Amino acid sequence: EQIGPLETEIRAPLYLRLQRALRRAVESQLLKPDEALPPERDLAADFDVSRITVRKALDGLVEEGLLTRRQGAGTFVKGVVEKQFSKLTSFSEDMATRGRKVRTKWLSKSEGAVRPEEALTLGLSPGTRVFRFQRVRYADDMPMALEHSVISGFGLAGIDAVHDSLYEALQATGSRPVRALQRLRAVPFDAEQAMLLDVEQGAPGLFIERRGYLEDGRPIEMTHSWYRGDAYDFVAELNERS
Ligand code: 16G
Repeated sequence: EQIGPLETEIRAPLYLRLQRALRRAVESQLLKPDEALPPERDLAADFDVSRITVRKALDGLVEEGLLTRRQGAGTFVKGVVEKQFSKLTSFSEDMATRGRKVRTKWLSKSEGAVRPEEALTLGLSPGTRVFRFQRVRYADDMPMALEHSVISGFGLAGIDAVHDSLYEALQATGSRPVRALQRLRAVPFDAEQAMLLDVEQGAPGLFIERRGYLEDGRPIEMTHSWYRGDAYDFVAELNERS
């Protein structure tokens, strides 16, 4: 099977048509995750376009987060992230180990008295102060997840202590969770979530609820995460007895 052909609508510039053909090849897994793309000069010859056109199409897909360039090795299809389901890691750490750059789009940050449902899950008494963070998490330029976190007030030095990593800020006050309970469920993204994550409305997502605890058993974190279903594989090692 071959990549292509280019669509023939006259109005779209050539590089955009090539970009679309390559995107389809990635989405249909004709080009597999981690597979190298043919060299630019071969693509140019195959599609009968200039190398500048190829370069522009590839640039666009790199920017979209579908492809990645590796120094001296060429352009590759970006693989899905395999996330250990049994390790207590942070998003920032998960991305750092894969050589991907973390970026945050803040939707809101606030501080206030705990709400009744938060008080119940975090086991806090009414009136206790908590911090709330809502953000879109990016790897390179690709939106990966939406996260809403509620943190017990004692865990952070202040609302601005969190830059990209919540766990790094918690670590600084000795309040990083050491244990967590997690629940996962499949959900279709609603219109707003789909817009934020740059997927189609109704696309499959993984909703994960995490409650994190300190060594002494006090709850410190409650996070609701919506991970893009097309960007993650959750993996775990299972033993017959544990
Ligand atoms: C992960 C956690 C989330 C935690 C965040 C901290 C899952 C499903 N969720 O996304 O509960 O708040 O990492 O990441 O793993 P950060 O330190 O980069 O802010």
